[in-house]
Amino acid sequence: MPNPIDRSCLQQRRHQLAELIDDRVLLWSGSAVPRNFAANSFPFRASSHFLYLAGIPLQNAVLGLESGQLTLFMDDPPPEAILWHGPSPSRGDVAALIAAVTHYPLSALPSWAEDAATLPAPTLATRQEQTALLGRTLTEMGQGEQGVLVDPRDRQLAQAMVTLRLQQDQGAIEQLQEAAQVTVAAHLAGMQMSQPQSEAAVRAVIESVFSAHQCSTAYTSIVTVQGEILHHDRYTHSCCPGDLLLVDAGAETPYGWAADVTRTWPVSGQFSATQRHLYEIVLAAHDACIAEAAPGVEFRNLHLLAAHQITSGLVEVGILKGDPEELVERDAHTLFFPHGVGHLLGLDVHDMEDLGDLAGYAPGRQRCDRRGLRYLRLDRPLQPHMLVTIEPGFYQIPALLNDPELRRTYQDCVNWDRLVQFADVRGIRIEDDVLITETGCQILTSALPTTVDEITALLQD
Ligand SMILES: [Mn+2]
Repeated sequence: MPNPIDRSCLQQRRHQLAELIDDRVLLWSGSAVPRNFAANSFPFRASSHFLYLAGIPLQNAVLGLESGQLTLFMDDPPPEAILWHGPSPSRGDVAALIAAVTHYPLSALPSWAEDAATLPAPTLATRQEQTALLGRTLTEMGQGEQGVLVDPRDRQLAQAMVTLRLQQDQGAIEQLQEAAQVTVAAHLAGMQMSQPQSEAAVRAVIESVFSAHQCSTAYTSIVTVQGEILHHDRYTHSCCPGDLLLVDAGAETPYGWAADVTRTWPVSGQFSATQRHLYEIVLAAHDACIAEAAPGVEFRNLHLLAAHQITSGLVEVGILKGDPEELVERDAHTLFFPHGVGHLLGLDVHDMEDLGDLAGYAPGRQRCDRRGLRYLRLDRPLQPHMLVTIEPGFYQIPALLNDPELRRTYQDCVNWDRLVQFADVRGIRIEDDVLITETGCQILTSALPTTVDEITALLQD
């Protein structure tokens, strides 16, 4: 079991938060969501903002923060709980563990709630509790998928949390390294299976490594021979010689910190010539972005660099036609690389996306409608201790390639006859977790090979 984040680090976060906000803060951990009846719940995941300041996943707990001092609101377990769950620590024990200065039962919350700022918990039931206690609406629908915070106090708290969580502190980095190491071990185990029979069997091996390290999945694993389905979440296919297997799977530590890694490898152990050509193009984009990643560099420019690399590569192999620069300007690459090159990573796999684009987009910036930028999840200059993913890809997505309007728009850009020769490539993505340092960057997942030769050697082992 990895160690939790130490208390001095947590106390430092609380003091930093106090410097950024004027109001009291209440943060709810949330409660387990029933699968069918109350005693049979989905695995509990505490709210990330709560985890950031408490360090451990408590259920049905609320943190009160004032001037950097922590108050814990939580009820002692009911007497019958010991029968089902064994002995559990008292509220006082928990308070000592997380360095709370005072602690009260949940019934004391109303007297504390006046004028407090909060952030909406992920689950509806907890959001309703928050709304009832604070006596106000938390969010209203905005343009994006996420609600917009209504209250200026909450908006200030959200901004403060973004300021803190954008740059990972030492306690966070240790957790993130742990998540990265477990994830690398899991992918290696998947690659080294002799004769992978099915997507389900490979998934089982990968996730068993997470479990053995007391980690869970940071998101639903993708283990598929249909790599062109970007968020494929079923595992029903056999793995056949000739298939490329795309695995996007990341561990989450017991304290909530995530990794997010993708590798693509040939089931047979050998890339075909066409698979190899396209793999090398995606890898060149991946390597070029990581070589450039450093403080001050605009993440949007890394995305455009990946677009240029992929476009030049596709022109070279004869799939795209024309001047790469012009093709990128026309967003022609989005036929094959439709998503952004990466995102923030931390407690959440897309870190702080519960706050919409507040974390991902620098103040004053907004999502752009342009095809080539609309799925860009991060548009900020990189800063030391920011953790980002770099994940270029190439896909043949029928819904894009057969779309009549897109075919008209890009008729002159694509050599459709040449493309047919690459039919054995459905999807390739290569994704690593990259920590920005004072001078450049460090790949937390570098122990997992990316080159054709290294991967082929691993598969032959
Ligand atoms: Mn990712």
